[in-house]
Amino acid sequence: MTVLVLYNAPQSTCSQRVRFSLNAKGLSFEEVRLNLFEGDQLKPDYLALNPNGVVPTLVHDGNVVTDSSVILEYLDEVFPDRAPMTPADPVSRARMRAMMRYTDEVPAAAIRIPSYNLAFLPHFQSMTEEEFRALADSKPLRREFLLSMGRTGFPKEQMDEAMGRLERAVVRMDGWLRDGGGPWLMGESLSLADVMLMPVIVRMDDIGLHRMWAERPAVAGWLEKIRAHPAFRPTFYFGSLLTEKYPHLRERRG
Ligand SMILES: N[C@@H](CCC(=O)N[C@@H](CS)C(=O)NCC(=O)O)C(=O)O
Repeated sequence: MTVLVLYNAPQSTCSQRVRFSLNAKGLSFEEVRLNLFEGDQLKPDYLALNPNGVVPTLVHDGNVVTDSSVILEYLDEVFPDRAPMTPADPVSRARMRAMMRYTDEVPAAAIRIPSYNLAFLPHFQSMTEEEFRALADSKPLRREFLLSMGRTGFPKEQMDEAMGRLERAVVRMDGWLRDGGGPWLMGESLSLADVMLMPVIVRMDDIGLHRMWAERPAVAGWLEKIRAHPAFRPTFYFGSLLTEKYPHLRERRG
């Protein structure tokens, strides 16, 4: 019997990608929830699985697979008969992978800035400078990210820059949807490119950035459609959205 264990966190956008894929494929899995603000991802046992000290990590029959994008491809390779999300021909695959890389490089990186400034910052504000620096130093992947945020948050220029990147990513997404004829990014079938982008768009909507696609019905329609997918609800169980954990953010949604 196949055993799948997912180390993840409810509100982590990278984790949400993998939960969606597992749910879409109807695979049962054990979910280990890490508290990222208690530092569970930096404990020796977890670092032995994922030396980057980030979630998600999938353990499949004892084999460790890290990085959400890699995990998505792995699951589609190992379980190709259950809700396949990779096109058959190499040219389409290449196009899908280019979308996945773009998503990680542009919107998935940019969304961290408003997420930290608007929601996560208070977790760090009660720390002393020494405690904060020690925490940053203990992060294998995110040391510089945390230091540039500091205990007062990312400065306005960095917030503006992130908003610009998010806005441009929405324009790019709109173009993909129109080029392929929709309703999914690659056309008629849901692909890994949709799963990669989904948590970023859901997060943008959650923190009141939905105005960025007010004039883009293809993007709004895509969001509605992915929310209606049977895998969506079990993926976004209560506590997965920031507005559920940080109610003050609801005011931003207007
Ligand atoms: N490229 C990695 C990035 C993973 C990542 O950044 N995870 C975040 C949550 S979305 C995390 O674990 N952060 C914990 C920390 O910064 O200490 C992936 O896609 O899996």
